[in-house]
Amino acid sequence: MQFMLALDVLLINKQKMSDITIYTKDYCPFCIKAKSLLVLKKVKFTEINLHQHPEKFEEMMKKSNGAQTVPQIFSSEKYIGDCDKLYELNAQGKLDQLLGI
Ligand SMILES: N[C@@H](CCC(=O)N[C@@H](CS)C(=O)NCC(=O)O)C(=O)O
Repeated sequence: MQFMLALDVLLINKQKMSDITIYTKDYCPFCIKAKSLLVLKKVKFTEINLHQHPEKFEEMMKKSNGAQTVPQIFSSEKYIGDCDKLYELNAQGKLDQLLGI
């Protein structure tokens, strides 16, 4: 029981440590794919949906060196990349460190 409690605390802390932002749009399969990986990794993330917040498009473009497609993913304001990049980094075993987990 205590072990389970300790595990819960660890998981909660783990979630708090990451500060991930993902820019998305509705009806975007790449966005769903990217978010699925983040959910699988149990990281908390902030989603900015450009259909709901079109004014955030400029911000996304500036932060990602001009990228115009979604998703675009950031960890503590550090640019990670798009969905393909997220999966590429994961396959290389480099993603967890970038996500701060
Ligand atoms: N290779 C990109 C593909 C992303 C992509 O094609 N996203 C589509 C939406 S699913 C997009 O942004 N299209 C342009 C637009 O909606 O303005 C990735 O891995 O994220």
